[in-house]
Amino acid sequence: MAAIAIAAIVIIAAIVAFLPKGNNGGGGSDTPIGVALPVYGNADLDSDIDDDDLKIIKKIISKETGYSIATYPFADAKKDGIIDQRDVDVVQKIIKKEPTSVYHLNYYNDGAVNVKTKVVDTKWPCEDLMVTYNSVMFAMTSLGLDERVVGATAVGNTSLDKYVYAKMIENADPLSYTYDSSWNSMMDISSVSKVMLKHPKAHTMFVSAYGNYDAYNESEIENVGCDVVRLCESNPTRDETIASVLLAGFLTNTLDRAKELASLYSDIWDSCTRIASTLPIDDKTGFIVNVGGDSIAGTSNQHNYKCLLAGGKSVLGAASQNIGTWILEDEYNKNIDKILIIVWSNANNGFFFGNHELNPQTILANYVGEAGEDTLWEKTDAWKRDDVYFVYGDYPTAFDLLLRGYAMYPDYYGALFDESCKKMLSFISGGTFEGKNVQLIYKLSELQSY
Ligand SMILES: [Ca+2]
Ligand SMILES: [Ca+2]
Repeated sequence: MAAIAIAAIVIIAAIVAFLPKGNNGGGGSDTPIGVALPVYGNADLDSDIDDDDLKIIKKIISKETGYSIATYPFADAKKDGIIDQRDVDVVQKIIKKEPTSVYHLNYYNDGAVNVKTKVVDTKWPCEDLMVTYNSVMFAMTSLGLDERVVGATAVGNTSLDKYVYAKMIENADPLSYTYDSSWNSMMDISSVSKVMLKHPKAHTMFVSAYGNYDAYNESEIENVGCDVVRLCESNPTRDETIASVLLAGFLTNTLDRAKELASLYSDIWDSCTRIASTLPIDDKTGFIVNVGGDSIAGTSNQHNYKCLLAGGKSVLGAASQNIGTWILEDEYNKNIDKILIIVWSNANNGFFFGNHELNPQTILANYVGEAGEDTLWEKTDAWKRDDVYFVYGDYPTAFDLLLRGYAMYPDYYGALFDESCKKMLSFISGGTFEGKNVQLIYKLSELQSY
């Protein structure tokens, strides 16, 4: 039991260390931005840019007491270190919806829970868009932008995506990518240029914040005149996700819709974490084994961390399906209440599915069938008890938390799951998953019965 106790302490320490960073993305920004629109010109750091921001900028220029760039760093719309008429001009253009360049925060994530920010500039408003990664696509389709997406990595390489993003895929041309030896995805620049030639207004690519995985060759993309906007949409951080939704809405001139969506994300996140904090300790799932983590007791992996945030007591991650014999040791085995297997079907990981179809058969083949030779999952008590859940992964973070929470504690999360799924799916063009032979959570026995 000693190992379990140590793991629990490490997790508590990780959560305590994580919380205070929630408002500033772990460093890099000039000031804690909370869940505000992270755009320079948004002087008062609320969720839009309007006359209130202009008033602040003008007060700084006229040196009113209490008003300075130090107090209002986001007043510097031109991002040149001083507040003057040029900042007023930029904000006036934004308010009048005239084209201009805006400075904003891009998000960079290490594949785990660490998020950094960097100030970049982007042409505003964005018209035709390119996207990578299915959770970014989810944000775009939720904002009602399907028809403006003219290039996407998932085209021709999707599974569930092709149902959720049918309209987007129909409109968009494929963006190709390859991997380097460290699994960094490198966008094929010729495919990007091809889309830009065909759609001259397509000079913005929205990518996920996975700096190491998604569009790693950012400078090459920028060299062909394409702005790269990084959104922190599926990492286990609330504020950065909400700020990213607002940023996407602002840059595409659909901010009102973004505010609505951001509010829904906040509600789901808050409700999930409230449920997690009130779970009786005896009811907490003692040990979750999450395939997809990259280390043993890998609490920093985003998928594992989402399990913890949803109320899990402890997490073991295991790279791919490769686990060691230790999993069968009494100490571990008896403490595994549930095995959550995170099923990806996104643009980056879609290649796991050879035939690009996400359905019960391919999930089983990819996560169970072939794994049997290499792993000992099937010998664990949890597996024998059928306490194994396949959870669709890589939705935006609030929804991901909900899916994990529901898989672990259906009794507690049931009502919220039903209600939130309905609301969230109503944001997706094309409606629901009904009749598509795909759902969000499968139990092992359910998969095997197909
Ligand atoms: Ca404002
Ligand atoms: Ca300035």
